[in-house]
Amino acid sequence: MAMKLGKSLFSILLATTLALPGCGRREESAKVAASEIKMAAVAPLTGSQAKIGTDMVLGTEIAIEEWNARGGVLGRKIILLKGDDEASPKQATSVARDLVDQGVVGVVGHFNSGCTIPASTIYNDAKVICITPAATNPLVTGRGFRGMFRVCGRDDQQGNAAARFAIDKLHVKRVAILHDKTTYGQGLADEFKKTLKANGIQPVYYAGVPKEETDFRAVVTAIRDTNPDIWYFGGIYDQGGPLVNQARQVGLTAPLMSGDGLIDKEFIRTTGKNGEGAYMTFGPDPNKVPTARDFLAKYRAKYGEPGPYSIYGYDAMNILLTAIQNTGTADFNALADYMHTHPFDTAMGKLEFDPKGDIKGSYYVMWIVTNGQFAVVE
Ligand code: ABU
Repeated sequence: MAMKLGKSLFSILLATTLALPGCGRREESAKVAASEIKMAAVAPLTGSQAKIGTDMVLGTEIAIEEWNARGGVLGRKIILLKGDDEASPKQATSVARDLVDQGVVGVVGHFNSGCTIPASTIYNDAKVICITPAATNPLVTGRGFRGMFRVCGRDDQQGNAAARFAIDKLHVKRVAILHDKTTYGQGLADEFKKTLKANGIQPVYYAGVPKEETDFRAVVTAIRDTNPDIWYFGGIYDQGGPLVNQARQVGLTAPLMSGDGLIDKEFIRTTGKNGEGAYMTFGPDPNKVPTARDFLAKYRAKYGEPGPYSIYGYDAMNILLTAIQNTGTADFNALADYMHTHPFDTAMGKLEFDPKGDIKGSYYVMWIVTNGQFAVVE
């Protein structure tokens, strides 16, 4: 059973909660006293980032269906509450408060760093474990929250990987940088710039555009006029698509480079030929990871092609449920301790958390759009 949590459905959830004995307060319900245990998955489920967010949440749903088919966790049925943060930090904190009030034990989310950071303060205060499949800004795990984890990498790693590729493989000298002024987009662009500068390359252009902007003609014209070898965008595909299309319209033909925010099929669908040759950093190709096969087959049979973060959502939910099962408790400290000290076998491979809650090791590789597909640059 999956329940969607959002502004419009809050009243339904509230009614459900009040109808469940012992679930009126988090202190009572989260201790697994009832026959059910509540987990949450939160991402943008509406708006321009709904595709990537929904695909991530569908991955968590598959994990929960598998656990429930095996009898649940600690013998209790797992209920999934889905939260829609609309990619808005304000809405993210509102959803986080609602979820805490609902007595969730753990949250898989959010997608955006700008949402995960404020929401996780609420989870941390309420002693709810939070594990993000996708939020990559270093501050997500950089504030000393013992119950904050992520199963993806960080923007200091992917910004550096992108810059190293640009320097070592593309031998760039002239680089323009644009970002969307968000925690993620600007943070990533700055990490990219940091490695360039450390290697003697001063960007020929650096600017931000608001995340809501749709008319990029002035900035792409200005970037074109700097005659860059490549141009970098720190942002998400919902802007990246129109940005590339408008760049081509003004004759900006240099390759685009970006991060994981662009690696969604929506980018290819909206850009067509214009998107060909665009580079982006992301994790390894799940299709090449043997342990990912079962998940990918199940997801495709049920929902079609997975999104980039579907498998990370699946892994994050499995980690949380494994920790609950193996500790025999939903206690925050016990779960956090377990997660910090035990390896996990996930669909993307064996994983361990460092003391901050980040995965050990950095795994970014460069992808490229070629023939209408994302492919790892060999
Ligand atoms: N890392 C992809 C975009 C999500 C974020 O970190 O804001």
